[in-house]
Amino acid sequence: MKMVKRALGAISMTAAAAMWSAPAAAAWTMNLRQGVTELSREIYDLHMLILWICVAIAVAVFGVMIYSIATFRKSKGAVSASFDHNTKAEIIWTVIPVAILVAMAVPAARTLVKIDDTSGAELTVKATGYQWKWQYDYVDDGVSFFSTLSQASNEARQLDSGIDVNKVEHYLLDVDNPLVVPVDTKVRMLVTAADVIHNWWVPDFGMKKDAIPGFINELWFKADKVGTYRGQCAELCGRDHGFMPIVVRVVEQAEYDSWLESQKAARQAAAAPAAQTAGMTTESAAPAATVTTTTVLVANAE
Ligand SMILES: [Cu+2]
Repeated sequence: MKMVKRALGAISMTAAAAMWSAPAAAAWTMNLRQGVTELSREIYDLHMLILWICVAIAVAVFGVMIYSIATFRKSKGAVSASFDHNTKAEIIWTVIPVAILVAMAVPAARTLVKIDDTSGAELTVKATGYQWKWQYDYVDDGVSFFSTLSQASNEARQLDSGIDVNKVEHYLLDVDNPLVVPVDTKVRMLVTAADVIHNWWVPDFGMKKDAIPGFINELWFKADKVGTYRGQCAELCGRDHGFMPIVVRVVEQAEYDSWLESQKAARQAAAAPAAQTAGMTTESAAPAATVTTTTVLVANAE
């Protein structure tokens, strides 16, 4: 019994540590984040609008209810009415909710239409989900690479590593090759998968789309603040679902241009016959090592 208790304790502690590490706890806030795109702010405003409408409805409904219960109670001599039909009351309690729903649907539909409008995109990137990594293809520039869990997180997550995950920066939220995009640019993402269903989700962009094998979903974002934004696969996709984070670096246009050039140069160098090893990315040695690790993990899982 003692052994079972100890084992259960260890399992729950490991699970709690994995799900609720200190950095995650520190970043935990009550409300939705406003994000760094026009869409994410619009979604936030919608969320606040609907929240306050709900608060007003709750106050009105519970107010009337509490008042009625207190005022018309039996001990005060209240006698129940005997009618069973009231057309006027029924019209009122139908018309008011319909009006509220329409009032909420108008701004919500406007934002939904905007979310689906990928026209006028200045950059298109295809994101392909794999168990358990992402591949990014800059479709107009011929740049393509894999983005896998960072070496530090990958080492720390191993059960026998002995590494304190709280001391690993951006634990499980860091990758070797982040997606790089220019600031103030409308980026269209084509989201798909090559094995099972994944989901490309970056909360600061307010965007989240299923990556389904055989389908291409679209989303767009236009970040107006330079920075590094982190997300995760948001569709339970197998054993290592929690180990395929998404990192997007939003940089100034000039920095993006030079990054793109370096990627193209690396790609040309990799195209030399000696470097044509299967599974190699356009990046140099470090990613290749990570790809090997992932391949081993996949082999173990089978
Ligand atoms: Cu996934």
